[in-house]
Amino acid sequence: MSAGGYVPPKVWTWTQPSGGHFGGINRPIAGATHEKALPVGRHPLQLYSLGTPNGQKVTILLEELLAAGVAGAEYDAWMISILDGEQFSSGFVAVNPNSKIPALLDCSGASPVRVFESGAILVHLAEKFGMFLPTGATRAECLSWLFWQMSTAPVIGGGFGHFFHYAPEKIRYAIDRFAMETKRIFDVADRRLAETRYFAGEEYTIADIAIYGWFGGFHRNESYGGAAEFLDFASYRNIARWADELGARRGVQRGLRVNRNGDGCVRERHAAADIDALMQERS
Ligand SMILES: N[C@@H](CCC(=O)N[C@@H](CS)C(=O)NCC(=O)O)C(=O)O
Repeated sequence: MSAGGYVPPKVWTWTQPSGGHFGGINRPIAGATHEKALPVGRHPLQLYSLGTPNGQKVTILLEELLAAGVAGAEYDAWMISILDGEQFSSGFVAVNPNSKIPALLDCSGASPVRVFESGAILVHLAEKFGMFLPTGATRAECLSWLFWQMSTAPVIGGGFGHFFHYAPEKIRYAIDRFAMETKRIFDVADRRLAETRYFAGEEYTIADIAIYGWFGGFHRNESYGGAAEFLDFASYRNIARWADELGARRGVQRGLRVNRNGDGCVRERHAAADIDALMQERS
């Protein structure tokens, strides 16, 4: 008998929803649950997403590209409500067979190109427009930190965030285990930022954008109800210096407002004016 009273059977079967936020939505099988096409707007880039840390990475990059004058980065951002299971529509699954936001349809060429996985979307856009992905040795450093971030998200989100915030019961072993790993990840970043201004070196890159998607939420104390205090996030002084700098960027501020409900945010974005209006309200 385990401490929690659960004895795993020889072969696991899906007998009941696990409870909590996602318990009733997620299933152990892939594929669509219902037929529904995705909407398509007029811009070359169609983004199907939500303003979560993984979704914000892409809208921040798109807003940074637009702020830098890259007109080809104009995009329509459609909200996919993951709590309503919209990631399992036939249209979404056709763009991302893994049923997770964000997903991108690049319609700028002869036939649409689908891109899923936030890291792949960042590389696709950075390469396409020749910005925020350096060349030479810095490119290797940028890709290393980008893939590092992709490897840490399931630990911070799927592990720590899930058991600290979403799980219907507080399991000490799980919270201790993932709090320790998450703090170790913060320390890796903090030590790197003691050496360099940005993750890849002296240049702002998609690695910073990807990492800010996750760390920015802790810095603004928006992550997992009190998690920043629980993990003493403010003690990572080099991350704080870097997050202050990124948080002051216009592209970052604009990107954070997309595909979110609530004050100062837009559920959908179809034109720069959608966000301009919000920025004026705040200035
Ligand atoms: N590795 C993926 C992870 C994407 C991901 O986990 N997305 C979450 C929201 S942040 C999601 O769509 N969850 C819905 C679900 O699990 O059903 C990426 O970086 O794109």
